[in-house]
Amino acid sequence: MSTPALREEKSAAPEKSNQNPANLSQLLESYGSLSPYIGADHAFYEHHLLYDRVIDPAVASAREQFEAFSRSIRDILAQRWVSTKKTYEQQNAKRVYYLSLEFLIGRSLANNVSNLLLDPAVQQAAEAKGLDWLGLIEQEPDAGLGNGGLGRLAACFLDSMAMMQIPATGYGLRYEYGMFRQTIANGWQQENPDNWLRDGDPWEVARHHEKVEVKLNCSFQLRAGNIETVRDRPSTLIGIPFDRPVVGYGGKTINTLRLWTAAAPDYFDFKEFGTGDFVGALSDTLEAESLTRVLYPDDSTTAGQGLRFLQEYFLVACSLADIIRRFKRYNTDWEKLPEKVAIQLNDTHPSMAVAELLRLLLDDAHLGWDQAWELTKKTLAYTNHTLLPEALEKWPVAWFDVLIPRHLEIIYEINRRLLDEVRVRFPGDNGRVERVSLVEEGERRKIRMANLAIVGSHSTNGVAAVHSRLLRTTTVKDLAEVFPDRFNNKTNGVTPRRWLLQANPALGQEITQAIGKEWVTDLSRLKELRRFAEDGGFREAFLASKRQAKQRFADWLQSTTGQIIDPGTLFDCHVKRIHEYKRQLLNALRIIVVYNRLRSNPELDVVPRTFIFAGKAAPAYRLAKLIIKFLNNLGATIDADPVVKGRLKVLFVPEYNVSLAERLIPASDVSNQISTAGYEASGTSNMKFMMNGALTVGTRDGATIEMAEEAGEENLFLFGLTVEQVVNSRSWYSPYWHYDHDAETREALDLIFSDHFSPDEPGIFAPLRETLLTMGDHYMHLADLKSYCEAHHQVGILYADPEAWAKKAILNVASSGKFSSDRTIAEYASDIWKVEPCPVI
Ligand code: 26V
Repeated sequence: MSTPALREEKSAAPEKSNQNPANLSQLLESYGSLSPYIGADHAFYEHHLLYDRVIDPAVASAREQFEAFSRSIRDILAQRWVSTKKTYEQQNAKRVYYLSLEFLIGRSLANNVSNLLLDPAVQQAAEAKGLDWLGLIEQEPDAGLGNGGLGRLAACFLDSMAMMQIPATGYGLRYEYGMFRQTIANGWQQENPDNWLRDGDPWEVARHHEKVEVKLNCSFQLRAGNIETVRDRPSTLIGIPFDRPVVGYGGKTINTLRLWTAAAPDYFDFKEFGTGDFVGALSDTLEAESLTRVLYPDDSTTAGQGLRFLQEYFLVACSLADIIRRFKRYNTDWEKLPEKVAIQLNDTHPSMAVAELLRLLLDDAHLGWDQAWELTKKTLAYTNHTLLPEALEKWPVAWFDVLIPRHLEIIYEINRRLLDEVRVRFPGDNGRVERVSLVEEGERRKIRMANLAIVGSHSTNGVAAVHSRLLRTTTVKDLAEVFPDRFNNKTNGVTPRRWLLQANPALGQEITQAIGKEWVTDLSRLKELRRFAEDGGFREAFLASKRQAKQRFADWLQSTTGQIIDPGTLFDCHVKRIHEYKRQLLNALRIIVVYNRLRSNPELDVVPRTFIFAGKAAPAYRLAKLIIKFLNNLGATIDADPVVKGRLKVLFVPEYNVSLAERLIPASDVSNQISTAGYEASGTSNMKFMMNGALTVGTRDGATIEMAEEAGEENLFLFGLTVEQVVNSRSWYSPYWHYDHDAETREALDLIFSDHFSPDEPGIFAPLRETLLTMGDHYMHLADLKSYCEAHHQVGILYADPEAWAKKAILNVASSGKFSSDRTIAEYASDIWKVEPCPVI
């Protein structure tokens, strides 16, 4: 399928803007009038309150109003959702299954209304009922079922696939607790449970009759308060699917995100009960339900938790059982499997799918090895999202052995055949045999999940050009030489619906007024904005929309946290997971350099800036948590210093999540994308900032490189070591050289070490000295500090000239078309999945 074909499909979407009443009548035709749902006095909305909740609509709480309202919106899309499913069945269409341990969905109400093109009619209907629309939206908790970029990408992909009418289902886990909620106490991160399902969720539909069984070769029992496994006593888990609608923009296709909940089998083992093994029978239930209790909040290490291993297998087993059951309902010939099914593995997390699919084809379908193996490879494809060695999953052989020994047997057989092939093709190359092996030898033997995913699939892709190249030429070089044709790149993208149309209505409207609204479904159209960079009127409108977004953010911040910031200052943002490689510390050092300059020369003319940080640290990542503490102390120290008051302000906004990103990104003037080159696979917030008119200060890493290619280097502020320079200087790099030779670097560090930022907590930042100096500064902060400061100096100069600033920012927006996830999905669809749109009849 080519992109143009998709464009044709898209042009069939309702033509008029969602402000246009003509569009509304078109919608009412396909969805029926709004009034039965939310319009009239006794609409479904009131019914939901009265009959679902047995409550007088007149006294419903804000939360109850939100629930009933969302249920009414779900009522509106229900029929279309059913016809989408029916169409796929009738057409026996090839489907995409996106398997991911994470879907960082955020809120759904405003998104669904907007994608159904029911904006602003729904808003008006709500207000006619005396409901506060914005308040209603605020009632919805974020569905935070992901850690960061990988999970949010999965959510953007679902949006794009639905808009492009691609038959696609997302498969994930229905965590009872999502990403922990972050609060800050005395500068330190506190983690609080995110009980997002406490009051129920109005979007999901439980499908108990579609439950599946997952068999394990062990049982669990409680002994002295601990859960132990009992070998060779098989047990069964039940997976119950909960479906959520994925509304494609235009409302034509409603795809499904299917999330699994773990449960114990319905039966109670009386035999066991009779023999007095009461705990044994009970512990099945205990263990089963805890399996999908909580999302693992670590995005960087595979700290060896058996529960995570089980979660991964559970997702794979449930999803494949469901996929195969559906395939068999409409097909009889196993050879057709790859013609009907494309399964994308989002990182190695669901990579046990290789062994599981092979097992189903061998043991249940009774195919021979060769046929089963070919079908498995043709059906599966794998995306890698990180080169960080500590994040590459390796699971102990012993765990496979206890829980799923048949899978281990299958993995050994795959490996035997692989190594035989490698020995034939690369005679005498024993090093290669060792490196490509699916088994890492050692005291505790482990399965290399990335190797399993690459060997057992037909496609392996990275998520930005530089990342795909490094993956192929360094991380898994030996395997890439064995299977060169499997490797490809798919540069990430983000959905312009959530990240521009909805998050930034002011800018969205300016763009639509200038070039029409086609950009919403074809972001490449933004290039038509280029000529408006020269248009004084448009520049003014652009700056006004930015100012409006900044004011909105400042108002929200004040009303929710009491913090006051000045929208007249430059908003200089750095928001993402807290990790050493993302170098929040480099940003902090840069701020200290400016702070020192002002302290020694109070007359210095600098553009007033508000530095805004946000992000979560993995609970076990001690240095990342110390970085948060440091940023907070830095903010407090600067606030208390009269010399810099009104000119510098450092803010750490707690609880970074999708909703906060939606507020903050449109309000940003500058986006910091400053990872050590070679470490950020792609980045996706960089794209969101770009399309919202922020200027990027960044290293040549991940997709930032491609952003500069699109916009021209002169329209970004690139600085620092390149990937090659990082690699080549590793062996001799010493942070002390910079400390000794650069006065500003030394003064910044000495100020930290002197407890200037921790007068009441002496010594707490000693670990920063260790990482930045004593331990060798692995992420090369000091090497890049000087050029980073210089880049920001240039930012300050440009900002003083609003016309020139607006011009660059507009050129960035105009060059961001490539970074739509629609483009990314079009590439996956044509190169990897070979899937066509299937319009709903
Ligand atoms: C690793 C682990 C290790 C085991 C425990 C749970 C867990 C959860 C997540 C991860 C890997 C995180 C990888 C990730 O998020 N990569 C990001 O993917 C983005 C989308 O492709 C990309 O833009 C970012 O650059 C990349 O860091």
